[in-house]
Amino acid sequence: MARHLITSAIPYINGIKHLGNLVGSQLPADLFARYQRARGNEVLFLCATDEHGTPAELAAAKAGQPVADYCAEMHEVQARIAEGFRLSFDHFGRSSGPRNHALTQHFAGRLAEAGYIREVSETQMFSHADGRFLPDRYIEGTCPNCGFDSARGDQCDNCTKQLDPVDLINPHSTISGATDLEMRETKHLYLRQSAMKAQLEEWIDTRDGWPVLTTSIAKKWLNDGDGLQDRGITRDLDWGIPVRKGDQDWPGMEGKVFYVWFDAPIEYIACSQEWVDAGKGADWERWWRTDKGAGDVTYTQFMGKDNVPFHTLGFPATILGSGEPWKLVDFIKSFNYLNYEGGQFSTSRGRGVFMDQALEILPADYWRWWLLSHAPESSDSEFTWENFQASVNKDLSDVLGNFVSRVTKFCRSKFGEVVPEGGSYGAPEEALIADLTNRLSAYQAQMEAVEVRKAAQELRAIWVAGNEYLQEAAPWAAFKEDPERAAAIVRFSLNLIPFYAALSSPFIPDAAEAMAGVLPDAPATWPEDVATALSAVPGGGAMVVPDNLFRKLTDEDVEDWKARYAGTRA
Ligand code: B3M
Ligand code: ZN
Repeated sequence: MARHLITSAIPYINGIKHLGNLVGSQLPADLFARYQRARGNEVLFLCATDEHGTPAELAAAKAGQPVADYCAEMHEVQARIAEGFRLSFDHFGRSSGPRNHALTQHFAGRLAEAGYIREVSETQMFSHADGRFLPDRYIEGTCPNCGFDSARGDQCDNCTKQLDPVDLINPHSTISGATDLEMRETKHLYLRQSAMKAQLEEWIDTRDGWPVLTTSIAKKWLNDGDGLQDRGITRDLDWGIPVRKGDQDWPGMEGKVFYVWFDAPIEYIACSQEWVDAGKGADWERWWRTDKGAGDVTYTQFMGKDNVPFHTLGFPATILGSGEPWKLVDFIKSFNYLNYEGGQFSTSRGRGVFMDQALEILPADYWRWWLLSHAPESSDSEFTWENFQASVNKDLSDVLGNFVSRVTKFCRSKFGEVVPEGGSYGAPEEALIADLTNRLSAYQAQMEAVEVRKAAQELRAIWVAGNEYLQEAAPWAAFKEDPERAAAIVRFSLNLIPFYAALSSPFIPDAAEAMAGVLPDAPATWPEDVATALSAVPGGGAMVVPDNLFRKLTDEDVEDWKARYAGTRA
């Protein structure tokens, strides 16, 4: 039995994610986790909310809530939506929890001891009225370029020019409105990634079969301009993990917190500790410490392409620099972007479909199927309502749903609610078994390689093959002349349903469960051998006609939804 550690990039706490976020990390990670479990392997699948940083503070302020309360509430909201999408995390943790505090401070201490941290003096805007240094986004003023009067300290939203807070005319604090700001000296910690460049490069060069998207982004950052840059890992914020060296104070760093991107990946490890604390597991070290049994773990990470630099360089630098035997990632699966109806999904403008809205209009399986079968792997991809309607109606309703409904209803009308006896399998059944044997191994190979679209194509082809078999074998015609032959065709077709249930379960878990209920006596395991699987339930076994698996999406549905999600979400 293989052991798979699987993590999805942890979504920011500051709002509900859209379908583009979902397909870039959590959903394909879930697909892989479900597949590995179905194959009988041991899986630890982790995700969490990413709760620190300026965006969390800003969102809480906008909601008029203390940031800790806001995060606690939004975590519950995201957890409920994740359940709605059937994301099968073994634990959904929180980066603001005590475990991540301790572990982040531990790593910082180890890195400091190893000489991988340096202190840098910088000048930064200090607000007397607020009694704190202000992050760039907390300062607004008039844009020196276009005259726009609410340009932010990092960028002007009107003319898009990148700015420094000192460039702004009449700057003020967005927290208090105060204008008595002064540039003051402040100290920050930098992680000396440049000192680890050779080590990181060697590690990346020796990774086997990583997606081009992943390695090309890593290489670009390693070799851009002057090469890998050191990275500031502290911030002047209230909300975050206090800067400490392990459990010791860090002189000069009072009142500062670690940068959100320093602590967020460490949450992958802390999350496994939370999983143990929650009583769901006994031992986290055998997943993470190569000196404590994690040597045989395969670790796969899932993320959007914008997160690749932090996972190929930043987090590995933290791990390698610690000098401790932590498990490094084995395979990084990254995704391009999903666009929405000729433009981008936009959280700020409410353009596109967000996870909560999606579940209000259709069950999870519809979305899971479309998103995974159109995953933005080799390039960006685009969601359009027409395409969604066509895929759902064709793949799910006409091919899979129709197959299940025809076979079960025909069986009930001619043989009753029981697997029919009599007759035997012949050449058409053998041909399908041979075809499905090839397709099953192709499907497994694509799933092992995390080729999401290709796996979906193969699964669709497996459904189509059954449909074509049924069409040609035509038990309704055979029944008139040779009822025994018709019984054999129906028995064979019925046995295809639990076979489809097992194979489809990583993509469409709810429909898979409904399909598995058709022959309650069928084994609920992965079909290791097609011929065996397709004669698993002999004549006489119980047969239950399920409700329709999928409904067809009408033109009216699509018109309505298109108008609703064009962009005005509050
Ligand atoms: N929260 C960014 C994102 O949601 C960030 C990922 C952290 S992974 C450690 O895309
Ligand atoms: Zn401007």
